[in-house]
Amino acid sequence: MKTKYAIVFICIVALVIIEKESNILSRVSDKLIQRQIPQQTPQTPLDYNNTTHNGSLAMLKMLLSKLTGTTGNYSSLSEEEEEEELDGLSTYSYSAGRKHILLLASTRTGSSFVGEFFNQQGENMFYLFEPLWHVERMLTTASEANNGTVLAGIYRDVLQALFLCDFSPLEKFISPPPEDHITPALFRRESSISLCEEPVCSPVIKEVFERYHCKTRRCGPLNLTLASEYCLSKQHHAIKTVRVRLLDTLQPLVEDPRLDVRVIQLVRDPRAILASRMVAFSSKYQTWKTWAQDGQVPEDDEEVKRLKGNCDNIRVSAEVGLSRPRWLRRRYMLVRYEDIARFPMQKAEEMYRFTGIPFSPQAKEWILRNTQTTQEARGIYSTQKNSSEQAEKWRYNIPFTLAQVVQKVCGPTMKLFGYRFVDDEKTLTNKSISLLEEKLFH
Ligand SMILES: *[C@@H]1O[C@H](CO)[C@@H](O)[C@H](O)[C@H]1NC(C)=O
Ligand SMILES: *[C@@H]1O[C@H](CO)[C@@H](O)[C@H](O)[C@H]1NC(C)=O
Ligand SMILES: *[C@@H]1O[C@H](CO)[C@@H](O)[C@H](O)[C@H]1NC(C)=O
Ligand SMILES: *[C@@H]1O[C@H](CO)[C@@H](O)[C@H](O)[C@H]1NC(C)=O
Ligand SMILES: *[C@@H]1O[C@H](CO)[C@@H](O)[C@H](O)[C@H]1NC(C)=O
Ligand SMILES: *[C@@H]1O[C@H](CO)[C@@H](O)[C@H](O)[C@H]1NC(C)=O
Ligand SMILES: *[C@@H]1O[C@H](CO)[C@@H](O)[C@H](O)[C@H]1NC(C)=O
Ligand SMILES: CC(=O)N[C@H]1CO[C@H](CO)[C@@H](O)[C@@H]1O
Repeated sequence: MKTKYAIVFICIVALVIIEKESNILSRVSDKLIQRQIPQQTPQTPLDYNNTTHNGSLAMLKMLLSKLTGTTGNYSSLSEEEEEEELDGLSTYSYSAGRKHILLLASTRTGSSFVGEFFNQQGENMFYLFEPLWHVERMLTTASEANNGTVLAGIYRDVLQALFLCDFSPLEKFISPPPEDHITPALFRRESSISLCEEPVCSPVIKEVFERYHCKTRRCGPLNLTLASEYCLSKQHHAIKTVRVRLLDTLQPLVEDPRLDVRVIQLVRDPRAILASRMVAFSSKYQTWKTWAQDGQVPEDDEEVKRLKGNCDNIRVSAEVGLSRPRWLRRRYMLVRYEDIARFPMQKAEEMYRFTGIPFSPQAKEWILRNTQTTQEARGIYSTQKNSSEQAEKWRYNIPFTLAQVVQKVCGPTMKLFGYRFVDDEKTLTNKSISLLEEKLFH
């Protein structure tokens, strides 16, 4: 009998303690949540019937997880762990809401392809392909705005508005200017599924609009108000851009409490990028071709400096991301093009896991269809072999002299990402020597 009372008593004491702790933690979490998620109403899966949207469920889970520990000694958590716990808590509460994926890349890194991983997600996704194209085109021709700092701020603000489905800052940069928010001139509209389906695509009767075709259907000029409404109806938003130079210019965007941003930085061997650009932008890269023929590269030339500048920006951005500053904690992922080429499905899965968005069957199917170069039933294996062979083609295209220059000016960048240097042409073109170190980025 005595022990029974004792147990009851202990239970009551325990309950009182839990209540107290709960209040304290509640206040902490309220604060966190107020900072990180005002206004937005969480949807699944936290949106249980009886859950007040103030994180009390998450609180309960956290308490439970702590109480299952043997000590129950809250102060035994190291500061770091505690931080993680609280971060995890707010992330957990928030993961119920929208996700905003920013795919950061540079040209010729396979970013259109990787962008499709998200474009093809399905009905929960609103995807935009290079909206900053308009900003760059208008501003880099206007000399007074041709200032990296100013430009970066404008890019950030336009991205921020777009993530919130507000097209008006972008409108200012579309040329000719939209009338009544209607434009036929949005860059690569057809690369965004959302802008090419009902209701954003208004069917066209007159042939006049033939040039506004989307891939699968004819659409009239784009009604940006409609696009904005449609955007708001979608749970997740993704934007691909090759125009942001430095990751840390995005800090205010990532910290915007209305957003839940996930940054994926896509990188590629700079030697391969140069080789690919020389083919794709042939006339712009004429000087490089001449240098290759001459066998000499003037290293103080503007072109070489630009290459170095690009490599440095990519490296500095990755260093910021990989150093896990507080504002980017759990919001940054580095992906190498070469890994995607070798293991497209696995990498896509990892990216989706990172974003917290379900990897939809549609997206999987698209990847399967688009990484298989032959119809052979050998599936995954031949896919890997083929696309990784594709990814190595540059080794036979780039003149060794140019590869050497890239190694010289982009050395630290290559080292960081695990791209091996070559000392002679034989190694460059020897298939059995891999130029890729196996490397994980955390
Ligand atoms: C919660 O709500 C859903 C639908 O609104 C209902 O089907 C379910 O029975 C409810 N669950 C509880 C525990 O009340
Ligand atoms: C909890 O859910 C039940 C069943 O869905 C409902 O009858 C009840 O009113 C809810 N309580 C609160 C506080 O929302
Ligand atoms: C949080 O939820 C608890 C339990 O439902 C409630 O008592 C408390 O008032 C709520 N706090 C706020 C700030 O809404
Ligand atoms: C709780 O943990 C701290 C830090 O590890 C330790 O100094 C302290 O003695 C512990 N208190 C109890 C009651 O275990
Ligand atoms: C760019 O603009 C910023 C802010 O207006 C200014 O501080 C900086 O000096 C400018 N840089 C150049 C190179 O003009
Ligand atoms: C554009 O879409 C908005 C919102 O649906 C609508 O109110 C407006 O009339 C449309 N504009 C035109 C010219 O159709
Ligand atoms: C390529 O490299 C492998 C491994 O180092 C070597 O055995 C082979 O002889 C090389 N092939 C040629 C053609 O140099
Ligand atoms: C370019 C290339 O190597 N293609 C290969 C893709 O895979 C099939 C079957 O595995 C090969 O027959 C192709 O040669």
